[in-house]
Amino acid sequence: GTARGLLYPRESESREVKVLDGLWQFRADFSPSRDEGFVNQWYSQPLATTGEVMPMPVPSSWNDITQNASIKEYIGWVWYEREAWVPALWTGLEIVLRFESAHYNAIAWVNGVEVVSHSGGHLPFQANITDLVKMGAPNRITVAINNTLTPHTLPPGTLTHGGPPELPEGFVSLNYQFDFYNYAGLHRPVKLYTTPLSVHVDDVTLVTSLLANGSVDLSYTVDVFVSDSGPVELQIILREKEGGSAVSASLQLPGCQKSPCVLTGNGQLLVNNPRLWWPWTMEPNDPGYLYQLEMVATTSAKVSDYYRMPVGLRTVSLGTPQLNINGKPFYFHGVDKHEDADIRGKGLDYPLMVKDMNLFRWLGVNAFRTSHYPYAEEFMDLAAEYGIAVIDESPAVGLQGQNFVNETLQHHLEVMHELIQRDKNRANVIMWSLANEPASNDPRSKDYFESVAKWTRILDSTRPITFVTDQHPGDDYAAQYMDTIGVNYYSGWYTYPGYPDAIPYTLSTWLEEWNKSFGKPFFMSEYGAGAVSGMHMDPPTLYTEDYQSAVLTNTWTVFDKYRQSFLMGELLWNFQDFESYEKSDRVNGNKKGVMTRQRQPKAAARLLRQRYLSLAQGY
Ligand code: GCB
Repeated sequence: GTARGLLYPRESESREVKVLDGLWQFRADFSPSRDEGFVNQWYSQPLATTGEVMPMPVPSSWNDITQNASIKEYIGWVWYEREAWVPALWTGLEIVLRFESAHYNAIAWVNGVEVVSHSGGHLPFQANITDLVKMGAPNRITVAINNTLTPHTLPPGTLTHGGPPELPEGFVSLNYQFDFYNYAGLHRPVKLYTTPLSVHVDDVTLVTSLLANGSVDLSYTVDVFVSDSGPVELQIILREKEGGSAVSASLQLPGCQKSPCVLTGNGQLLVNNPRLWWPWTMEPNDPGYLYQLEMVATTSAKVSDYYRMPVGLRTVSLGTPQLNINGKPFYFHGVDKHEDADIRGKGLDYPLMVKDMNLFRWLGVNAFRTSHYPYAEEFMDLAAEYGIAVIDESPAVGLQGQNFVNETLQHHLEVMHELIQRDKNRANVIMWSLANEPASNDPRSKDYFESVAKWTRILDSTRPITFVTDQHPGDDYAAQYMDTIGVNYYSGWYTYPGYPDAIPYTLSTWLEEWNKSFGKPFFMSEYGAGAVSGMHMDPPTLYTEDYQSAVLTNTWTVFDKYRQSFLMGELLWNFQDFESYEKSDRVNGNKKGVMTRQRQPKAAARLLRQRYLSLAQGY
């Protein structure tokens, strides 16, 4: 079922959050059909009693933790388990089990009872487990996760059975049309959190409008869950960072017709002299300003739920050629990224997260794209504070002709719903990216993307929508449904490798043709070249730092030509080196980062920094 509210768990007077990070028990099911865990009901008793277990850190991908190649490359169901104490103090509260993400299909049990299942590797899901937990006692949480990609998952993939005779019987491999490694596991925190039993703030939708006199009209829609029938008082307070109240409202919501129910309150807050949210390049002295929105829902029995969240006030609209933020042009100069690091794979890691943010600042990055899936909420929120804008991308990467079928489409619509549900209130999200490099030259992509675009506009009409294409200009069926598009083109790498001098002509031609066929401003969503850190050669050759530098500097002359006419922004592929599938054109991973996988700079990083800092001066 579609999630209703997906509000990020936050502590307050009425809410407690217990993070279940740490070491879990783990086993991969190596039975030939991969279903022994279900046949023998591994969830119905402690995992250690049904076979061997090993410790597995959460959050982390499981792939790079062991020394066992057959685990690294394992495809099928893996099992996680741990006990979690539910304190007796929680008696009388609603208790929710929340997974910030599990890649890809997941089923969770509490004390042997299934509580939730979810399909999709990058978005949160949760279950109300109040009636199942033992109070003042340890509770067993079991999670089965399957990393198999199918033609109907996002991203899609296919299994190939068999291989050369030397390979073991029953060998399967996973094939997919993207190059980043299909890491799997509990990539983000698992949490228990509480709310009052009779009432909780379930969801909120905020829309900023900038009035002619400079004030802000912040419209809100708040959903409140109530389990008794009496009326509910809803208070909404917008607080300044320093704690003072900027503006507030109080609403009486009539009780439920039939309890439990969800009551909705809406209205507007008028904010005079607002401190707007700005990208740091537009407002270096006050970037990323976030208010705190406080919501208090109180029942007639005087039970209150408190929920507070950071909120930025800003508008985004299409301009020519740049996007307008708060009515002023914003040229984004940023990076594409991956959630990726040594050992932990795609596991959320606080040191890495803050390091990446500081590197963004060092490089002069004012935007990034969540290539090629939604990133952790913690990362999104930190970026907001740093005044860094986000192009928020769905996990639809590498769709081929055979994927443009109804089953994939339905899942895509569901994923867009979950993504927008999660990120709709984030001020730094300036666009939704529906897909990366689909086979949009295939006529089957036409109706498919018409549907996804239409649905996304229904879900959120306040942000432009885009997708990213590597098709020939004039050969694309999906672009017509987008407000803007991102263009990927690797001049000097996939096109004319070894000839960086060809870039000014080749790339210009490509972009000008796209300008002609699309007819609206668009952005460069990928360009770049691979470089193995420490490798040098002059004249430059592929995979040397010198070659990467040459490709970048030649590309920038082209961008500078079009910045005032049709180029909305530029994103470099990639911020950092990352793990890829094994293929002969990858050198221990994808090496197009300007930073290494360990976040140390290659020569090109300093050039990029020079460019971005000087572009930032232009504001
Ligand atoms: C692309 C893809 C990206 C790859 C990159 C490359 O066009 O969008 O996922 O990693 O090229 O390096 O080949």
